[in-house]
Amino acid sequence: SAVRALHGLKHSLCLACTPLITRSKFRDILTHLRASGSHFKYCKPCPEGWVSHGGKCYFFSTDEVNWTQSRDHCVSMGGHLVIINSQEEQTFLYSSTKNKTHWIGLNDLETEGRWLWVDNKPLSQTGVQFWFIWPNGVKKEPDNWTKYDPEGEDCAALGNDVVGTYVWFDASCKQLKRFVCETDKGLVFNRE
Ligand SMILES: [Ca+2]
Ligand SMILES: [Ca+2]
Repeated sequence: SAVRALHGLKHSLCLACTPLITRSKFRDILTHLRASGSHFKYCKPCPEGWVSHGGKCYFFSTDEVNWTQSRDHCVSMGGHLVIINSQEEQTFLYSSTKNKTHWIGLNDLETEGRWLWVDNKPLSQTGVQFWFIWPNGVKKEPDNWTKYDPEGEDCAALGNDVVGTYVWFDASCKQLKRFVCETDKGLVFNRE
């Protein structure tokens, strides 16, 4: 019955997070499956300090570091700087960060103007972009501005010190900002 249903769902992304089974019931079933030596997958809630959203976990830092440090920090925690794939995800990030600028996993460090996500996929293949357009409608981000950093701006962030995080800016990678990490791998575990 319930155990069979669980077997049937073993390839689903986030079994333990379905509202169909209570946590205590799930624990009982898990114990039963372990005892029977079954091979199955189950999901774990997000690690402490991470926020669950859309089947993924997000980490919002409170400390401010440069872009490279933020990238490495996310990797050291088992994730990556956030990769934004949809308007829905962008809206979630905005509602979680509001007016505080945060690094995201997008850069043009390798080739100026060629924006890549931290998984090496080009931004042009993502489908959505949220670069800020200045009110005059002419000046747009990314602008690789060189006034404060002669090397220009090769790292992308949600918002800046003035504008909210509903839009992206390119910024000097040396700037110190909060950052957002993401992980989907953390959710699904292979249980022997
Ligand atoms: Ca640039
Ligand atoms: Ca800029």
